Amino acid sequence: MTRFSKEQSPTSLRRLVREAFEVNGEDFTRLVTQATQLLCKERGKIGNMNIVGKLVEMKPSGQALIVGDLHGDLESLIQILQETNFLEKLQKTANTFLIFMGDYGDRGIHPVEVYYIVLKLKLLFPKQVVLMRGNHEGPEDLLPSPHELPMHFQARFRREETEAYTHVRRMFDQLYSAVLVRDRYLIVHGGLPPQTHTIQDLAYACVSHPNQAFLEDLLWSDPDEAVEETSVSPRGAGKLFGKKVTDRVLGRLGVKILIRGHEPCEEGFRINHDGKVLTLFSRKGTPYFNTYGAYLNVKLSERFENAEQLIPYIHKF
Ligand SMILES: [Mn+2]
Repeated sequence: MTRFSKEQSPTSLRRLVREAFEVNGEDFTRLVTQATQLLCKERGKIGNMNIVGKLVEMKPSGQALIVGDLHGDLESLIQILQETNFLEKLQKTANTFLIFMGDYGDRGIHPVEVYYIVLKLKLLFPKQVVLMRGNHEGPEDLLPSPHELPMHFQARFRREETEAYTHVRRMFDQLYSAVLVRDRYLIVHGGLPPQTHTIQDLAYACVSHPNQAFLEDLLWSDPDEAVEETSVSPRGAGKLFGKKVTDRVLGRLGVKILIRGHEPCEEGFRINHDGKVLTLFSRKGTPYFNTYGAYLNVKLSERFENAEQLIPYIHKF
């Protein structure tokens, strides 16, 4: 028997959203600090996950909801959680996972609310929620531009803005750079560092930064059809990487498909490199012009050789 009525339950989406709108700077900073401490402590076996540095290894079992860039789009986050009924699933089934591929803030007008909800979910379901790092959660020397987050914090928290922003920046360093689902998927925000040989290269990308480009490529790179190996990225950070890089790196890591976010797609998703790369973009609205957002809801045990086979599990909204 549950102690809470549906709406009062700490995991009710409606309640989370209300809290997200009501939270003050002090309480927001406290939540960020709690999440940072939790992320700092995560290592080794945690349920279905094995944490190595800033890489999450997952056994190919259970159900996973994989969400791409949100960029302050609270409405899309609510819609995704609502139509998948995922909060209830997280609560009922331990083998259910929610993976956010990063880029929570900037662009959209609700970064505080989006951060509040994803961080709260991490604290509520630590063994089931994975928070990845996007280029908008990058290290000090790789800040995106424009970076409106401090401005949004200022508008919302006034005098408590600096404190909240400082703590959020500290939390960025604790987010995950990569998720590897054995024999199946590599999940990153941006792209593949071409010199990747082992999962350690990705797991400790944060440590080797900025001497090696691992972290920069993971957060910033994009797949390209016209490039064979790599080329300069118009973003000014990361690279454009070709199919040869994708084949080689996925082969070395023993996985079939790269799942990533980072690029707006008209249909919410896009497939590149002969089905080896799936891009998901999970937000809508300005300043992007995609008609649909999309996310992936898939059984990790199922085996797919090609992203085309994932299309039935991609939900457009
Ligand atoms: Mn991005």
